[in-house]
Amino acid sequence: MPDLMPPEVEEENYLNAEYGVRSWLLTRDHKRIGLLYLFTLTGMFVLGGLAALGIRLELLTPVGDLMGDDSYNKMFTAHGIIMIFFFLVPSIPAVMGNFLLPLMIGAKDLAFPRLNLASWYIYLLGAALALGAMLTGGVDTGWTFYTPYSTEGSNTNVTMTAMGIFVSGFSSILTGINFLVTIHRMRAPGLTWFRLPLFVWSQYATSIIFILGTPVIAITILLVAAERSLDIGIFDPALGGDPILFQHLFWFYSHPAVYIMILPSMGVVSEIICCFSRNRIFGYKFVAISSLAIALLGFLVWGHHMFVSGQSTNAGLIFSFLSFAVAIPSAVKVFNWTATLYRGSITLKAPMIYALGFIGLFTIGGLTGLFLAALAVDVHLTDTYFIVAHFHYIMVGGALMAYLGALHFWWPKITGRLYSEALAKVSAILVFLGFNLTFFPQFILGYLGMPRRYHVYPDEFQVLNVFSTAGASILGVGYLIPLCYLAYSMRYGPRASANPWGAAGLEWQTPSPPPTENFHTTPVVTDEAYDYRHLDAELAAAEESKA
Ligand code: HEM
Ligand SMILES: [Cu+2]
Repeated sequence: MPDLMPPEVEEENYLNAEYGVRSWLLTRDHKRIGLLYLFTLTGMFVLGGLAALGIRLELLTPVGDLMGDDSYNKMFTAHGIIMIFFFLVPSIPAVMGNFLLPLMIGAKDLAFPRLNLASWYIYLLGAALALGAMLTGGVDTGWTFYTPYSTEGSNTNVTMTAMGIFVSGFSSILTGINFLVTIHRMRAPGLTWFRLPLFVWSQYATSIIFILGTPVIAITILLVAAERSLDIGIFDPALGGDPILFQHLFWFYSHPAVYIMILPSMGVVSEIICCFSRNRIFGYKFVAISSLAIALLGFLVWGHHMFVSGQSTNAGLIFSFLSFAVAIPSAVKVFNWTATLYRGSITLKAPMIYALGFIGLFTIGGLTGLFLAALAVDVHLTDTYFIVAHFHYIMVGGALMAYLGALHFWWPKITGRLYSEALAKVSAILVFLGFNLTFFPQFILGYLGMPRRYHVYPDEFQVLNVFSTAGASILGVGYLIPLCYLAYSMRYGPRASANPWGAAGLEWQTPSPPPTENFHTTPVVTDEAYDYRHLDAELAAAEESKA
């Protein structure tokens, strides 16, 4: 007898509500826009990763056997620019923030859905310009564009790259405005400020930096382009300009920008830690307020990148002091996560492994930041591999770990499907081990005096470089595995329930994947955030009545 059962009927959701490429390219649904960012950012990550592979292969031997110095300069510049401006800065806000923010506050969409789509197109245009510049001659200034080299010395595609970064800056600014207005105006009834999930607080703080910081880098980079093409004297001393001014303007954005990369990750970690230790976060208000403190203090410490560039000793001392101060709110978070874990009932699912990995690696990154913030120590370590190790611990060990954790944690919500937990665990552990093998030797290399941005080095540094390259290949495999099983899960993974982790938060109270309008009826919030005791009692009662 033929099978007369209808094919599995799927509830209407944001993924199947409309079909076709057009419906995606013209969508105003924040969830679809989040996915558009996910795909484009994954592409950028792969490109940036290939450049990293080139760098590590070249550094396998002390001589320049794989590429010449010009190509090497272009390679690490491409790596830095792609990873910072086109992957890490947008990453969690554009992918997870877009997808989750309205769901977490019980809203139908962001405040300005069309502006949200426009932000994606602006990002694409910026990325196309920057990639175009790299394909048609490349850039060799490093991602920091230090003058006078970038305005006078370099004969590469600096202007076009600068325009790419300038354009993509508008995407950040518009996303920031969209998020701020949404958080202020569109919270569900009962969702007071101190009931907001900490992820929302972290997006709030990040949006402030987006709005206050991005215009500064955009103008700075525009001035570099103007000086190059019109010979206006801004940074070039020969024209009456000041090259140190460039560094002030550049780091006035770029230090806060490191918090753009790390604050959203901290928000993610708070969510995951609470869920997998079934505990209310310790010191909710401190964790929430510390995000704002980091965002604001982050604007006062840029001079720690300029200890050796000729600023006055007094300025150096003040920046050194302030840099230590900004470590306090970061430490508050680490202590409070630890206190949350203490007496929690912990399950080590893949997202939790990423979150715990984040805490460990971010702590090492932050503590070594204190070494660098100590003026006298920095004089020895500046421009060595110690710097490279420090910021990779923060940005890759921290921000990227949390991004992957977030992707795994909310994957069932985003796609309505599950992935293989075993593969996810294996790759999370590979990433952690590979990461440490790659970057820990670089602390030692830097301490021993190996400078950054050189592709030939004395023989005695080779062993540690070989460790680092070996680690990078493990890390690469660790990233490749999730790419495969997540892509597979998108189509073939088993169906996920609305709340597979038994997590607290409004986003888990709507079906997976959510309907286009997010909630069939507007939710009303009556509880504090992360009320896991209460939630677990409810879940147990539901189990009981089923039995
Ligand atoms: C929280 C996240 C952090 C991130 C994402 C981060 C990122 C970075 C980056 C990208 C650089 C390299 C700049 C360059 O190209 O030369 C850097 C350098 C530096 N970081 Fe951090 N950092 C963080 C935390 C800290 C903390 C907490 C401190 C101090 C309290 C700190 C102190 C420094 C100093 C002093 C330098 C400059 C060293 C030099 O150029 O000689 N960082 N950091
Ligand atoms: Cu800094």
